[in-house]
Amino acid sequence: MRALITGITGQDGSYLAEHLLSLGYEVWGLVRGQANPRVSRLRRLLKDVQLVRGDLLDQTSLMSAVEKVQPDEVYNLGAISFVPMSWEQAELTAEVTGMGVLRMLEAVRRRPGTRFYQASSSEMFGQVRETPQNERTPFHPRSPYGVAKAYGHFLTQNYRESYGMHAVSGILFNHESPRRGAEFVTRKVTLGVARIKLGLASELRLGNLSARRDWGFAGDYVRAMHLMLQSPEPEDYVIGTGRTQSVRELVEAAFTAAGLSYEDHVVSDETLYRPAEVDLLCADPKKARVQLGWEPTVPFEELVAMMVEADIRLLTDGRDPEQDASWG
Ligand code: NAP
Ligand code: G4F
Repeated sequence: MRALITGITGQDGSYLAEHLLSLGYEVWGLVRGQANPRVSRLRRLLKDVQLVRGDLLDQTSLMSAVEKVQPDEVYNLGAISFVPMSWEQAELTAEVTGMGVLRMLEAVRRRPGTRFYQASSSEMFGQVRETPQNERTPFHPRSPYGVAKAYGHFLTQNYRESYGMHAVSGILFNHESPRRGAEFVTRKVTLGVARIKLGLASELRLGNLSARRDWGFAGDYVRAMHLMLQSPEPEDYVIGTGRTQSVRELVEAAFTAAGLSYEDHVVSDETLYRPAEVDLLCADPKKARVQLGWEPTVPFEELVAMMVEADIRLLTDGRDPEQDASWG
């Protein structure tokens, strides 16, 4: 089996590539730019991945990439994925995170039989209509990112219905790891804790501490992506743990894991609040459990402790978290 992954230099791309390689796949990754610095780190981690150039903004490059690789499975993970950036660069987010899905689907449509996975997001539920959220819960996105993801989600469904493509969306809730980008709240907190523990900082400034998320481990979630494409019928699935914690509880767990008290260090800064917030996300992953046999294996407290430990090690080794963090 041959797989093509867009977004291979990101958190999920690296875990998915590792997983597919372990299953005996030939793995290709789409990389963009003439000198993408994360590619060299990816090479260190995943020596067996082959790379092909392409950009979600450039239809011709995607057609050429699919033509060259001739994949059995395509995993479209590439996106502008940081929600606050989607207000600052709404048009670019629409182009990459939204229209990029159209461009990939068009490239894949020309190769009948290729299975397509779209990285949809719980951010589409936004201002939630019910809790927990399942595959039938209506969307009410609260950011340009969420709107772009909803477009990609419906388009994937539409190509499945219009052209009979084996195209599926995984509606994934937040998933984290030591390879998570430093801009996301879990990693910002665990890096902040590590800096405070090592005497490199004394304060951690955060935004809304009351928001709640359903946080799981990225390594578990990429297994679900692969399982979805093996199912005989193309269907969409919600993937999450079914538990929800507040950012305050995340902070408390991270500081406790390092033997510190968060009240001594954390400052809530209103300038970090979002124009519109998603207050609560909590998955109902029953369909994935029953139909795919998928279960998360890393509980929240263990995930946070794993990330704190990895960041203390990273900083103790004198590595630069902005450069090396995503790759452990
Ligand atoms: P990530 O670490 O931010 O990775 C994003 C990837 O997209 C990077 O490899 C980046 O490549 C690539 N990319 C950005 N612009 C591109 C372009 N114009 N053309 C081609 N590639 C481009 O994201 P992640 O956490 O791994 O998430 C993977 C996917 O799942 C994303 O689509 C995200 O929106 C979605 N998702 C994530 C979560 C989560 O909790 N992690 C939950 C639900 C859905 P460069 O290295 O070149 O920048
Ligand atoms: O970690 P976050 O930035 O993730 P968010 O916005 O939930 O998005 C992530 O998960 C989505 C799935 O639901 C993905 F689709 C998306 O690509 C991304 O991976 O923020 C989580 C929560 C928010 O409510 C935010 O307001 O944490 C709150 N928060 C509080 N202080 C903060 C901060 N978030 C960040 N990034 N930085 C803060 O200082």
